[in-house]
Amino acid sequence: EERLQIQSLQAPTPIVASKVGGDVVKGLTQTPKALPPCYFYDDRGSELFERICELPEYYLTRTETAILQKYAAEIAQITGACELVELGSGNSAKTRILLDAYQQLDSPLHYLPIDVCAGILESSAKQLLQEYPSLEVYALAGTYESALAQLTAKKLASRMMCFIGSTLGNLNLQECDVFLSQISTSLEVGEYFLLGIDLQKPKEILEPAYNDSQGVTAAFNLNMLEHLNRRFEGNFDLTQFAHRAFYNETEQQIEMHLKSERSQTVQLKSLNLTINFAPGETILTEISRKFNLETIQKQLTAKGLVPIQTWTDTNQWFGLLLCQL
Ligand code: AVJ
Repeated sequence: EERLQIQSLQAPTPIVASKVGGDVVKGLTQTPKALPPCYFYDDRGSELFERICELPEYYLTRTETAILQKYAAEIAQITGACELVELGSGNSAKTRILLDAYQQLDSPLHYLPIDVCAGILESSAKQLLQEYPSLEVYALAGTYESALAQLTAKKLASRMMCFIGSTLGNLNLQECDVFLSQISTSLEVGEYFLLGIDLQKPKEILEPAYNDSQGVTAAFNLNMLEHLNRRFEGNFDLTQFAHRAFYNETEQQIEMHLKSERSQTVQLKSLNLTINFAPGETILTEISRKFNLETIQKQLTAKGLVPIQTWTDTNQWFGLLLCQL
């Protein structure tokens, strides 16, 4: 298929084998233990995340989708025809709303999805090509850092960088600062950045979104261990860890942990790693920060990413910001 190119940025050669999984070694040997949230997204994890997006308690996707549906035409109107770059594209469900709006502008549709999960990139790109006859897709499988470094060479038109779904919330303050600098340097003056963020709200609404009654979020959290077992010849026993998610009011973030149910030892053979767990010890698998609009607007402005329009829903639960460099 000429309209589809997929480039994998995961280095396949054994020369870098020592580097692959370095983040896992670092996270599991530090105190308290932590793992990077990108390890949620193997094929099964991406599938579980899609199920999370449809849960009644998980208001985020529904709310952001409604905002996009209401304002996509206005966004396309403001930016004019452009190439859409998307970080963490997943199944590209919400992107379709933007593609529909840009299709109305009657110019070529260029889409550069970036995701750590190569499987979902390929299946969703193929689906999109069938639905949009004039679309061209150039997909990058890899982390944001590796992909952002590759981007400049591939440009066909003026860009809008999309980072929706509140994935920014996975980054702590310092990581967020570095990331926004990288976004800023990867854009040219006049180009756009579209950011979707989950806003601060009572914990009575937040906590159920990460503790759903069907246990999908628990399965999603535990699947990270299954992914590590497969990827690094590990022997995590999934029955001996439990899902924990709660709102940390001081940090204004949801924290997801995996709690060791007893004293146990786990090995990750291909990383040459043996880890001991005390009973009740936890691994932090994700933070999901909740934002204040004025604060993030200031942070963006400080990076030269000037918010030119901000949209929310009537509850002010979710924010969508269009910024221009
Ligand atoms: C994809 C990072 C936005 O933080 O809400 C969903 C991931 N974790 N349920 C979020 C997630 C647990 C999600 N983000």
